[in-house]
Amino acid sequence: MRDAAPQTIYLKDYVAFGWQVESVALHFSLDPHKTRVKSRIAFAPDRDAPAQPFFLHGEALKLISATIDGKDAQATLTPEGLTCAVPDTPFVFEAEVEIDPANNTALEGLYMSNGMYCTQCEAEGFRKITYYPDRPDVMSVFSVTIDGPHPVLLSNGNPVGTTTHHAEWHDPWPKPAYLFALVAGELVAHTDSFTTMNGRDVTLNLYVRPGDEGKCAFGMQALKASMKWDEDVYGREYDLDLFNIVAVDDFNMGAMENKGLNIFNSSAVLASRETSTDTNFEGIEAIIAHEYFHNWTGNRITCRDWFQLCLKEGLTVYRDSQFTADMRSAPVKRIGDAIDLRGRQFAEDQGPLAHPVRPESFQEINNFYTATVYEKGAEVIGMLKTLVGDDAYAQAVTLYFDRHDGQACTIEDWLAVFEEVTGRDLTQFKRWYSQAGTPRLKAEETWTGDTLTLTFTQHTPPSAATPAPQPHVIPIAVGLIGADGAEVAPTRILEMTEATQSFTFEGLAARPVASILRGFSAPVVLEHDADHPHLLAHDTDPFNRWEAGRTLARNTLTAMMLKGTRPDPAYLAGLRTVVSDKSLDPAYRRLMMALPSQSDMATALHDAGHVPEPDIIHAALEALRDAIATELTEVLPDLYEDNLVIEAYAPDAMQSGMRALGNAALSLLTRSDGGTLAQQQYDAADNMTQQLAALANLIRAGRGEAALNAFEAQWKDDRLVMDKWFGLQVIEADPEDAHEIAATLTKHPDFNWQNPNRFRAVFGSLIMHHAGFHQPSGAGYRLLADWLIKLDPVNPQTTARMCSAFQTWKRYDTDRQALIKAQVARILATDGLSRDTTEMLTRISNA
Ligand code: B3K
Ligand code: ZN
Repeated sequence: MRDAAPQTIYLKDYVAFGWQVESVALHFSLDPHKTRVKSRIAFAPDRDAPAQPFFLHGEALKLISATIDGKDAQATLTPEGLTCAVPDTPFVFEAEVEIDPANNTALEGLYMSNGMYCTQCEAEGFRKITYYPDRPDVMSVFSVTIDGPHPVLLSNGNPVGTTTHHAEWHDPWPKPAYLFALVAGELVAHTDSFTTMNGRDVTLNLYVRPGDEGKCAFGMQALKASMKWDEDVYGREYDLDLFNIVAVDDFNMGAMENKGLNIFNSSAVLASRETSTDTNFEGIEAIIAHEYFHNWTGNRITCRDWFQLCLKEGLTVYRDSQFTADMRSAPVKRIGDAIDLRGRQFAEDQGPLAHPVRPESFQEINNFYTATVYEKGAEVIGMLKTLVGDDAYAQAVTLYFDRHDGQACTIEDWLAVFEEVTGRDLTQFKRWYSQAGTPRLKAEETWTGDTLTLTFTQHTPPSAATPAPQPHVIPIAVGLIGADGAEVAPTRILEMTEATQSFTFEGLAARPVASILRGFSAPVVLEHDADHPHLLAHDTDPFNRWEAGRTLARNTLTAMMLKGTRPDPAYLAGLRTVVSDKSLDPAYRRLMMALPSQSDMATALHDAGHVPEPDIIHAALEALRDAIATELTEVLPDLYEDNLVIEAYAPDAMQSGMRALGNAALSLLTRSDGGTLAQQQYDAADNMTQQLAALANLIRAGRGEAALNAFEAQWKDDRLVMDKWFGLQVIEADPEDAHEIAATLTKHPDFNWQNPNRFRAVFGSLIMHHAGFHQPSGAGYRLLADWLIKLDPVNPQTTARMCSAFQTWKRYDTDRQALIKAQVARILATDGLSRDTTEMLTRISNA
């Protein structure tokens, strides 16, 4: 159990470790309850570091022996680690410890999942394996031997000797302990190979449990595409003879970039037409790319300390977005990223969990793997590239790789290469890393003679993390559209640095319509009273054309809720025109049809100074959907038929876009046909995208029972598909039933609550069901709190992550606030609550 009074760790207190680790040799004798780990670590004093006591991290370890240069180390143990006296010269520390992987339900360190051993060490899990300086700036070369009864015994690097039940591995690349990995199990490999740009052959394996062999081909293709892309676009070549990926069923997040041995949640790698949706395929492609790209941005160049997490995560997310944009559609990817950022990161930035992209303090680092660090961190890289231009970006990144290969770095190192290449001073730009909060950008237009003047005002709301925000450097991409719909000025980047600043466009024949923040050129909230219907019809920037539709949808929903008006006919007509335009990409048309989510509307209302009422938001969205279905009556049958896709299934951008558009049409058609078409699609479906969409529509039409039973009978042995079955019933429930359905599902024999995917299938879906979770009775809050209290001692990381469901409490009415606060207080009062959950809930309740 974690200590009761957790300590806060500060960026400003960073000190180097004090010793270099010259080599590490580990030996594992695997046993479910009594795994023995022997370590031999060669230390040498770091003369540049300040003198300090020798300390090795270690948690939940049973120490068998510890020696220094062969003599008893006379170690003193604490709950956090080990100290002992050491010589002032190089020395060898050796230890033997015993650990209990079978009882490691937290899924951090070495643990067991369905009879297989695997590890998760980022951020601070290695200390649960053996005594070690478990910090990212200590990098070393690892040799690993494993004895175990399993046919497959894996670790990082290259294999250097394997006999039955014994394997030896050597990783030549120095790495921090968080990138260590070990896997042992009854696994089968899907094998392929890749020849690098310099002609080296690399063996690629995707290891899965027997039975899952048929779900590997797509992931393998995605890996090869990622390897090629990183060579072509960033000049980065893979650096070992072997690259292994392993799929595990019990995993706290998506995947982990351990050197040469990526470990994946099976949901993030296994794919087949029958069992995975197109969205799953796209996500898998992106996650495989993300973990692979970490080989350079994260592994070869890592973080000096965990405050620098965005150095590897923001950059790697940025790189995987570029990859997806290249593999699929750039505008569709950009719109998806903006929806995601606004949905998750803006909510975080506006609430009690707000923190800068580079936080300055934490208690539990696992709580900082956030949308701010990852997604806003990626936006910051995108802005930097926009400001310096593509060529300078490429030069700076190349310099970064050359200069810092093999090092543990900081944001300062990253920005320095940009300053050097461009001669720019990035002092002000750096505020994007140090200030929390989403800037609001107000745009006003004046028209005189032949000149349009745009005046911008920026304001970042103060927060506990950043009480007095200063102006940011904001790249504002602007283009101008004429009254006839033609572009009169192409995109120009305005570089805003002041709190208020004006820019002029001269020599214009007539007053144009300004298209501002094209491509979502900065992660800000834009306030601009534009001619949205005109932009929806004509904007030449695909992002802003979509944005115009989204703004109209948000505005009409707001007016429907606050003023009781009818849906805006200009929006409906504009939407019909775009959706019917067959020259446009189906995926793009599908995005046009998607409405803001309920929680997006709650944020919008809150921003506008109103208290969101979840049931009213839900009802307004339903009413708008009815109006859209009516507006599109003539269009929908064709839209459905044209996009059924009968050619051989492929999860590519074109086919996925068509199926998504067809399914959007199906949802609207189901509103009036009682589910007839959905039943037809369900019966005919040969892929999960169409089967699941049909099932969702049958549930919505009130005739889901038979299909749910059929679905369960068909898929009861497939855990990943059953996660969808659990989740969908909650997501598609009527608001007043959602918590009860969730509660009933927890009694299902297959509700294995210790499996994070299954827990999230039910409770993640409940949280996402805005009106369901926020039922006025508070039953949703109580149910979630009951289960978080139950999960915390078993898996603190997953528990803490789900606590963010409560982060928006302040925006609701006083009754709901009281109900949420009571549940937060109840969880906080639990004896022995983990450091992870305590930190999250304390931050949330201190708002
Ligand atoms: N680096 C890991 C995340 C580790 C999370 C630790 N709580 C996966 C990724 O970002 O690629
Ligand atoms: Zn990552």
